[in-house]
Amino acid sequence: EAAAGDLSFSRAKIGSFFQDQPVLKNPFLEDALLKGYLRRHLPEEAVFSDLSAFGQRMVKEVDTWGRECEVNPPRLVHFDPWGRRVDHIVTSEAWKRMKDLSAQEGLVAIAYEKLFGEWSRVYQMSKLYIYCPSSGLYTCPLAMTDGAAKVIQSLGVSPPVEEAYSRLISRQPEHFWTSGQWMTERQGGSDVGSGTETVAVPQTDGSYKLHGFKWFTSATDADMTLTLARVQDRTGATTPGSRGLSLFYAEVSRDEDGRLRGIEVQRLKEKLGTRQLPTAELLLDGLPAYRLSEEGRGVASIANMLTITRIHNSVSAAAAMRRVLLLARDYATRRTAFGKLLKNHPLHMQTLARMEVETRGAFLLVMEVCRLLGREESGLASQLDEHLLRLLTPVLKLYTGKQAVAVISEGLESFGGQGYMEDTGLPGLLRDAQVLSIWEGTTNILSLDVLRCVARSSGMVLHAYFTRVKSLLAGASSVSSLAPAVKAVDDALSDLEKFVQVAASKEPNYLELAARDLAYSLARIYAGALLIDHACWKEASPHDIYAAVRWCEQDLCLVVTKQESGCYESRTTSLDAGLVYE
Ligand code: UCC
Ligand code: FAD
Repeated sequence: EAAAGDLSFSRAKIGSFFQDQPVLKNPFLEDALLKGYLRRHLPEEAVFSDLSAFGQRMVKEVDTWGRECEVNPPRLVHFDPWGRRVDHIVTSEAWKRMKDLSAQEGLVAIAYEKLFGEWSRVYQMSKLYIYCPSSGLYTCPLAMTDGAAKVIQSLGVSPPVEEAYSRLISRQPEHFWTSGQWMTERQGGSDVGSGTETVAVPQTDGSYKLHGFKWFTSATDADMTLTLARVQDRTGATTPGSRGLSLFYAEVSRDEDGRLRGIEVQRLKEKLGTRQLPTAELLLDGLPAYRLSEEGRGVASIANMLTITRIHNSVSAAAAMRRVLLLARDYATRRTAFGKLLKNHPLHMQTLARMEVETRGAFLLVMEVCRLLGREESGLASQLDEHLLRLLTPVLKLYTGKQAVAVISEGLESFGGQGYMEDTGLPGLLRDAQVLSIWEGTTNILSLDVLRCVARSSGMVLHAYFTRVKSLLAGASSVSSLAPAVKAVDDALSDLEKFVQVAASKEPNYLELAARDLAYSLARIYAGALLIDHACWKEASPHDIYAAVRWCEQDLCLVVTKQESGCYESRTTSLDAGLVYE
């Protein structure tokens, strides 16, 4: 009787097939290009064993913490139970563990310890590249922390920021600090010069109190920040525009009653992605601060931070592309359709191979800029290196930010419907990538930055670019299978040279309309040359050659095609507007 009862209450049958999920394997050991690049440029046993162990940590524990940060996002507690304003940003345990891990693993410190000389940045960024997609966006505060350390270093490590500097680059979790970067206000995040209303009121002891409203502040649980404000003179007047901005250092601290000193957290932002990361609106209501720059040199002084955070952004972009590929290629060995595994469907493999080519180009561009940064920081940079670093930083950031969205979007599709399911963790990759082209300068703003740095260098920056690309191609003549790729880059370079000459004789807004395509051309040609150069390395694999050839099949010099169609002529401005507003 009991058996019959059991049967009538047995579970509904839901079938016996359950798809194996994609498995994350050691992201260092699984990455042929990363290993190849390091073997070629930084063949240090200590680096390999550290990255290998760190990669294993991602698999064993950190990736799970990253998920925990996503499902347990920060929240803001405005008041304590007795009604006192406290403005506590409550973060998950996993988020706090990320901070400790970052210090212990030296994720900022490596760049400042410089144990590997000019290659220290490459080492640091390789480690971050492994970490990013598992970090629950902890790489965002790390980017700003690194940027703040760089700014302090460049302005001079002395009081009142001496201790802060030692904390930013510390390996001791209890000593380690992170920094914010508060630039954006309601009136403008791109046009900071016009948009900044925050004023700095001088105090008798030489410090200042800041009053204003910061519209976007990420990783607001930071210990300190760098921010911009206008110094008030005795009459309360300030200088408008960028020339009126100065750079300030402020600590985020609490008084004896647990209230934030001089800050009210208005609210946390509700965001498409990066939900792991607290991003707040802040009222600065007498925030104690110290001026770090000369008066009026705020933008120029924070530029070092922008360089560093933009490079971090690009590392994140390339890392997210790599991560989706690692998962997609694993999944293709587990999922069957039409009688065979996905990996045996040629069209599926072509799709992943195209993503792979994009990712390799992005990776080599990232590492090239890290290499240049490392040279600059070791005092080894030639003038050519310096020009390249200035030019390539915005190019890299804008190009990889956009590529990441495209590659990850394609990546999600490779899991079919599961790629759209929140609890697989995959959609978060896409949502998080969407911000990479917005913060730290949008695509257009960075395209204009490229123009500005070209214009201000009276041709030197472009000269450096042409010289370096040609030198990257120089060794390729011996590899016959690379001939079509070399020809494509060579032709594109000549086209680019011609474009620059023609553009110089046109009206000023000609180049403005060409700015985005120009930046893309600079990125594609340079990445093509890097892929070719890497494929010429004596230990390169046939796949390295194949990747270079495939990359160079795309339109490398976009400006020439568009120039021929007249789309940068001034008459197109009214045509574009007419079209948009029809
Ligand atoms: O979004 C933010 C944080 C997000 C979280 C962090 C994520 C990090 C990655 C994490 C990965 C997971 S913070 C907000 C970021 N905001 C921006 O990026 C602002 C975007 N707007 C611009 O970049 C604009 O181009 C401005 C604000 C720089 C334009 O201002 P100005 O005043 O009109 O600029 P000027 O006149 O061109 O430049 C003023 C000075 C000049 O120096 P001097 O006076 O010596 O000639 C420029 O050469 O600043 C110098 N300068 C630069 N130097 C300007 N930009 C640069 C640069 N990029 N590099 C070097
Ligand atoms: P706008 O400047 O209004 O730009 C709007 C559009 O106009 C953009 O597409 C832009 O490209 C375009 N545009 C503007 N000017 C031109 C031009 N001259 N030519 C052509 N196109 C133009 N900021 C901080 O300071 N600290 C932070 O910690 C921080 N965290 C953030 C976190 C998140 C999740 C997000 C989304 C943003 C964060 N920001 C932060 C703000 C970010 O840096 C700005 O949103 C960004 O710089 C753009 O500024 P904006 O929003 O004012 O856009």
